[in-house]
Amino acid sequence: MKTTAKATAIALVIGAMITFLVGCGPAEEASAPQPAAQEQTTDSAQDSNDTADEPQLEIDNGVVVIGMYASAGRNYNDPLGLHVEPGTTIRFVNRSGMHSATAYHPDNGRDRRIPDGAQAWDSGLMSRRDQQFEVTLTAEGVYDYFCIPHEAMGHVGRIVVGDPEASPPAPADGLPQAVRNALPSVDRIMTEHVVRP
Ligand SMILES: [Cu+2]
Repeated sequence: MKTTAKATAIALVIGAMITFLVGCGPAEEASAPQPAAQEQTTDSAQDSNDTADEPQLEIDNGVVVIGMYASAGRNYNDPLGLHVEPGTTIRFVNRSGMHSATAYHPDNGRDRRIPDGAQAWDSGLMSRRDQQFEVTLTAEGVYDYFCIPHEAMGHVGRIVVGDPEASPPAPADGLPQAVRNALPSVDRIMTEHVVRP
């Protein structure tokens, strides 16, 4: 199917990007396809980047960073939606406020919204600034996760690992309205790779 072929192509591009970043590849890698999500090192100035039309993704030695924020009464993750290759490590970093990154899974008191057989994860409450939690996602499919104190307000996130059709999201009927409103569609994630809040 066309969508599957496209998804595979995109996955390959992202894979090439991550391989390139992990390998710290030399100049001969320069002909590699341009990644949709551009690397932004932690200490590079935001305003030095002119590709405003391309979503920015913070990657630290191959680890993809998701910031957790509390700002002006809003609690959110940036990025909110993400597409990565299987085996990618995600690092949740508490940038402000108090949050958790908790997989929708019976182990965490919720219906399962991560691939069957994937291990449930829960950062626990992170209250210190720059407190971190890492999880490596290997099973392909769609992972939905929530913030324990702010789920009812829609503080959630979605990560697609590889092919979303390997494990599509369960129907959202039972979720709070704010969560349903907040979760970006799989189609949007596959198109944009990095969905900002
Ligand atoms: Cu939160």
